[in-house]
Amino acid sequence: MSGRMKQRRALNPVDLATLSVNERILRECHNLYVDPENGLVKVASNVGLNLLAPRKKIIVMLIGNHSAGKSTFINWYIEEHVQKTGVAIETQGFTIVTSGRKRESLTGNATLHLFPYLKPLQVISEVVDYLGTEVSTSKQKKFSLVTFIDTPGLVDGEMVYPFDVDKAILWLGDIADLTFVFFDPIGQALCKRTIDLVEKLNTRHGDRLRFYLSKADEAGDESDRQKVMMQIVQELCKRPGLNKCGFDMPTIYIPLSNKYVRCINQIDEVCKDIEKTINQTIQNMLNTLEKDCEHVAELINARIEEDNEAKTYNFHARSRVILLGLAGLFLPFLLFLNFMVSSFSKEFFHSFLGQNGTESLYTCLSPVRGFWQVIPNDYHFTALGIILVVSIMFLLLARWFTRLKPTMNRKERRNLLEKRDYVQNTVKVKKHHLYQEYLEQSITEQDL
Ligand SMILES: Nc1nc2c(ncn2[C@@H]2O[C@H](COP(=O)(O)OP(=O)(O)OP(=O)(O)O)[C@@H](O)[C@H]2O)c(=O)[nH]1
Ligand SMILES: [Mg+2]
Repeated sequence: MSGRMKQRRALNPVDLATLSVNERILRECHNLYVDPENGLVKVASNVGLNLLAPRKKIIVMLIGNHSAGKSTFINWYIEEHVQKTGVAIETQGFTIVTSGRKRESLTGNATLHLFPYLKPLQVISEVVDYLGTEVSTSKQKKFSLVTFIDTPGLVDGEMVYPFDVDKAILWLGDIADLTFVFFDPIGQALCKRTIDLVEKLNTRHGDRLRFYLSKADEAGDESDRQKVMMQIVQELCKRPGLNKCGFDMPTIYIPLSNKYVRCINQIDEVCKDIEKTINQTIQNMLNTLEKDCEHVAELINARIEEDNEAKTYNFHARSRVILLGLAGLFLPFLLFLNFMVSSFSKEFFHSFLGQNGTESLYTCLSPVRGFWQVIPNDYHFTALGIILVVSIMFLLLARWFTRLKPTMNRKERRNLLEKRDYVQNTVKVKKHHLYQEYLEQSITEQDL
């Protein structure tokens, strides 16, 4: 790589030491896109391609009726009490729960600053006032690779939300990698608002939706649980957008050490699902990185090819301008010379062209004189007009050909070629290394 290229923003040694392999892969990949100098986003934008940098974490949104246990699940996952829980309507807005260096609570505007991809949410009025972030230092489970979105409990009837909650959830569903729907057996599991939203989310991103029967320890005995589940599934299946049969609805509850419950707890499946999504996201991201590199290199090649063509066109255009310009000026010049020669005596020319020069001038102009003599005197003006019109046409044509195509200068061209080499070689090689590391880690895990 050329010395002109500055080095990519590297991870600091403390990060390198404390990050897991997956975390590092996601970060490095993200940096390959956002590097201010050679990042793919910038290089791509130079050739008219709009690329989005991948996120460093997956997004898991939790929705469900009020008191279904969404906030409790987040607290359990990260093993820290960051979200208020309780029987009252606890979560009234959207809370982003993410890992960071310092425990902190951030406001809506700070949240938008921290997660710029959430900015389009602003179109929903008032929502920013009900948006916040809880930063936790937890490193439990896969939390360092997950951003949770806790949502307000969904209720029917009188409850008035201060913003368009359905619209916000649908929009967040578009950006979330996973959306967990919690149905609790005692509350309003069959809340119409929840089912309406689930139906819409399912038609948009059915593959990202997961259904859980939460608080399963409170659902009574096994037959009660089955009954509740049947009711929920039946209700869901009534909807045209949801009538896929065979709903998978694991039963989950927050395990409490002092409470014995005779109920299968599939909460580990939820954690595995999150892990699976992280792994898929990493693989997709690395594949996309390679595709983006190829796309950018192709666009740069096309730009170079276009520039070559523009340069060839301009060369021909310039040649045509010179020829047409000469043609346009030549005839009037000859006529002017002839006029001069016939207006002055031979001796006049002798004085500054000499004998030979004057003879040559007369010889050169003899065809013009001959031509002029052939034309009857009455038509001299007409011939002069025709010659002038033809000359003007030549000059107009020359002017038309002076419209050159824009081309790159040498520096721009060299920069572009360097970026192509960087994308094709350095970034692609880096991608292969990251893939290798990812695979090695999976193999080691399987071996153990
Ligand atoms: N027995 C039992 N109780 C639970 C479980 N999960 C949550 N709870 C309790 O259920 C109540 C509501 O839980 P939250 O986590 O606040 O529910 P939420 O879905 O966030 O509710 P909103 O924020 O109002 O939408 C709390 O009192 C929790 O302690 C569970 O798995 N088992
Ligand atoms: Mg809550």
